[in-house]
Amino acid sequence: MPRALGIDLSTQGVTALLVDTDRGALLARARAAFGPDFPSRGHPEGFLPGGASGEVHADPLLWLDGLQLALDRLAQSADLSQVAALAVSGQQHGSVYLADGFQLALADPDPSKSLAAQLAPFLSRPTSPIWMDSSTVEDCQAIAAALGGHQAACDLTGSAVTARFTGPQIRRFARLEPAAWSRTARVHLVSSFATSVLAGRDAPIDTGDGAGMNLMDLAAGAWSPAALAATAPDLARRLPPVVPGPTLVGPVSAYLVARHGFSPRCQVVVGTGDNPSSLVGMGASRPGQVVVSLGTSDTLFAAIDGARADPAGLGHAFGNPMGGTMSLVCVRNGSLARDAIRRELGLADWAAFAAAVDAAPPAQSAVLPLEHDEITPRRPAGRVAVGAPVSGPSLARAAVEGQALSLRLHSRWVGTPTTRLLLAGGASENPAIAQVFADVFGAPVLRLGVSDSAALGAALRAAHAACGSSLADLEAAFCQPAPGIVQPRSRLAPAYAALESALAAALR
Ligand code: ADP
Ligand code: XUL
Repeated sequence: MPRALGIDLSTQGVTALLVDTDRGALLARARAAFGPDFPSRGHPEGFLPGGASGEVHADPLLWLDGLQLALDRLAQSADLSQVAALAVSGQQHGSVYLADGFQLALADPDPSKSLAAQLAPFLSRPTSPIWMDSSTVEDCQAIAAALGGHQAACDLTGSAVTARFTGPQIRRFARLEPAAWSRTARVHLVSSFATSVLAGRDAPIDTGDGAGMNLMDLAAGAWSPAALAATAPDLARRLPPVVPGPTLVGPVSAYLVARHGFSPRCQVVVGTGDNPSSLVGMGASRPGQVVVSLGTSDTLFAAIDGARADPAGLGHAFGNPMGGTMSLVCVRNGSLARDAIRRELGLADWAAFAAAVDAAPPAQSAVLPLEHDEITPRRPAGRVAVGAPVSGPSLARAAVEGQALSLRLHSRWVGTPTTRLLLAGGASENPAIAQVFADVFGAPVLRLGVSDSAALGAALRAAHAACGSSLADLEAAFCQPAPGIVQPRSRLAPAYAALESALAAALR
């Protein structure tokens, strides 16, 4: 009976999801949250607050502690010796820097000690820049110039040179800390780092997550020598190989067997980024479906034919873990901005927030709530407001409408008609937010029975690559819409079109 485990190491925590692929059943779920579960570690929202010059870093050792806590919790409700295969989904772009000797620490850890304690001596950079980091403006300019401009970089790598992407992050580190860079033997992404630890060996990077580095030739699915040369000295030997999504890494580590009760036969499949993983988990890895994920970041993605580039240089093309390409639009001010407004309005919980959204009349005004510098559109922190003036609790509706309108505006380049919208992520469970997205996109909104789409995608990828389960069977079993399709109110379409135009003009 194939049991597949998906592990999502995202911004705010680790979610582990165990599925039975024969019965199409969800067997167990466990979660560890970096803020609430580790209050003394200083990551209330999953990262170190107060970084200077746009720096946003997190402690990779906390990721390992979160991973182990999630596995310990999962073991309380499931027999992990029955897991046939596992795969990781990771927040994208974040990077971990390891010194020589890390391979041995991976291969032979002591089961009586934590993974974090044993990997700590091999970090050549104590903290990891994550996707919220915007400290690399100078490095982006230098890389783009070396590659012949942003358009040329986009044609090669699928994205203009982008501040949060791993290549510019590596360049800044090598430039500012050359001694630590020379001690660095390996740069991993979050997904390949966690995969390496679980497999007890240095794992490759897949083309879905690899494309979020500005280092990969997207068409070739291989590192680009030109991009590597534009980024940092001797980078090629510091990167793991890049491989297609359905690649086996090997069996789980002896540590996972001894400490967490896995079978030595359990196979580890190459990891990928949370958005590519969610594409699979939403049953959207073939073209024709549009997914909006409302997590820490809000993202819109779709499988596409060929590599289309965003002429504005804001959107991205990544490898699709099931083959081909996917588009991605990523908004930084997602759930945390909604949460800031909820607190500002004194609304006790998400139900109160939903009630405030429902109580206000629709399509009157739109507010883009940029609590932090935004990446799509590229803009400093601050609020952008269009339409009727907003006061009091109606800000909740105006802010969600502003977020939905901006996402629609900035995803028009993708070109996939939105005949229905698949909604994922923590905020997708909020009925008022789901209604706003249906109204603004003018499309029915569907949610799936399993809400952790990134972790589910990882489990499905593991079953597909390691147990021979067919994608069609897995999608039929796990990616069915939940009851309660949210229908758009078409009478609002003209008012939302006017607000979108006003927002586009205000952002120009
Ligand atoms: P990530 O994978 O980026 O860690 P998730 O997709 O798990 O994020 O979503 C977590 C976010 O969703 C949190 O910031 C949380 O506050 C928010 N969230 C959870 N439930 C709701 C809800 N009912 N309404 C709005 N936001 C919610
Ligand atoms: C995508 C992006 C975020 C992270 C965190 O480009 O930066 O969506 O993957 O979820």
